[in-house]
Amino acid sequence: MSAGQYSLEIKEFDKNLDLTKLKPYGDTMNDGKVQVSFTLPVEDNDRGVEAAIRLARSMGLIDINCAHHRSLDKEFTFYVVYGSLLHSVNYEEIHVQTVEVEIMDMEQVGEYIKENIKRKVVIIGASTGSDAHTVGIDAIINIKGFAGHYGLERYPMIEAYNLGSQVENEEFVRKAIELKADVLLVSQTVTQKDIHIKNLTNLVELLEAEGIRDKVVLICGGPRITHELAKELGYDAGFGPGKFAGDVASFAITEMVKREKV
Ligand code: B12
Repeated sequence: MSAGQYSLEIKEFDKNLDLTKLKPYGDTMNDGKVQVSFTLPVEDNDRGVEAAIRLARSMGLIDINCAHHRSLDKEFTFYVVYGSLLHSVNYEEIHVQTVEVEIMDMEQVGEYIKENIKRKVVIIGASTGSDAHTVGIDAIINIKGFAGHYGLERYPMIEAYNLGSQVENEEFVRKAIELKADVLLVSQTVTQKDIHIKNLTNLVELLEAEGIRDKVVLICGGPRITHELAKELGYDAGFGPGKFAGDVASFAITEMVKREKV
């Protein structure tokens, strides 16, 4: 199909929303407009721009415009490319695993614990392995919280311990036993070479070896963590961006009561 035909096709699209053929929305329904940014290991010149456009085309874009290109250094250039995506997805067919729990606020969490667990819940959290990112676990645990949501340290019926970053799994398990933790929170940000998978799997193995896997509610989180991935790796739940202390606390205490671990 020629570039002209592609253009014609995109201009004559059906403007009605069809969830079986879902496309990105720019200005009009089904226009498929997207922005893609990437770096190429070449110098900033016209050949590089053409290479970026061709790559965008092979990603399934048409009506392509390289809106921005900037040299990062002599041999690397950053590109921002706009275009219309030819592909669509059947939204009706998609089913994802999500954490299904009624979200409580800080006060409700306190009431629920008093009523059903009748003692403080001990939660420990860390960014484990070689991961140095603390902001995610701090957002969940630190008293001031994140984006207007207080962290677990502020919850009166929760005893929260933030162990920080680069905590080895062995040390994390040792602390869990020492503090008699009910809930373990693991944050993983770096996913290069699937290091998070190896690290999260190793923690489950250590907990099993210590015979405490079933005695704790095990939760992981991070920018690339989904509930589905967490379940696959043997965790009870996984939380990604846009989740806060209230989500985690609600899941953890509901799960404790469900398991009668009170
Ligand atoms: C700040 C930052 C750093 C700081 C970290 C400072 C600190 N004290 O944390 C510093 C400079 C140290 C750093 C270092 C590195 N970084 Co960095 N960093 C970032 C940056 C800019 C922001 C991350 C952040 O703070 N996000 C804000 C928090 C609030 O978001 P969040 O983590 O997603 O947390 C939310 C949820 O995910 C969830 N959540 C998170 N954890 C948990 C845990 C539980 C239990 C639950 C329930 C929920 C939960 O709740 C939070 C609130 O909603 C990102 C890029 C970006 N813009 O995201 C790169 C980024 C994460 N870093 C990256 C990299 C590669 C590194 C380095 C490896 C770089 C290097 N080569 O040295 C090193 C790491 C070295 C190491 N050993 O880990 C990559 C990761 C790529 C990947 N996927 O593997 C990113 C994406 C940058 C990039 N585009 O390449 N980094």
